[in-house]
Amino acid sequence: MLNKNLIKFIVSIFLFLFSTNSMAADETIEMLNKLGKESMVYSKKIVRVDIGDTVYWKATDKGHNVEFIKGGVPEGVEKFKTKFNKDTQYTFKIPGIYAYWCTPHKSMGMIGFVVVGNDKSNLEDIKKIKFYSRSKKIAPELINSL
Ligand SMILES: [Cu+2]
Repeated sequence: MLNKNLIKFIVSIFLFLFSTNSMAADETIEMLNKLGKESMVYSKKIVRVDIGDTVYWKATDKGHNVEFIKGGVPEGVEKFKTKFNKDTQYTFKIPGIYAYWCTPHKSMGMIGFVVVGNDKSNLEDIKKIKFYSRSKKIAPELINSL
């Protein structure tokens, strides 16, 4: 009897973990003019998702967008560049690291990374990206913590 209850308990724990995992998988990132001492930033600079998950970028402040960096996405991923002032989203189907920036603020540190399926096989490509100005200063640390 005890064993049966124990098994039930363990199964329910697993079900709970599994269901919260799949619900918490999508990510929302805000595009902001200011966050603490930083200006022109994505609220999260690195997010990790599973294959098939969606990332939402909210246009909380105006004048921002999302542009995948050329050479900074896994092979086979098509160009992605959104309009300014618009909430946007992308569903990640190909595993790997995706580097992106905000087109007008790419030299002001407004960069971000999405790691899909815990696949870092294109890390060397990511290290080769030419970042500008303030982004150049913050990129290596971010890349190191991918
Ligand atoms: Cu911006």
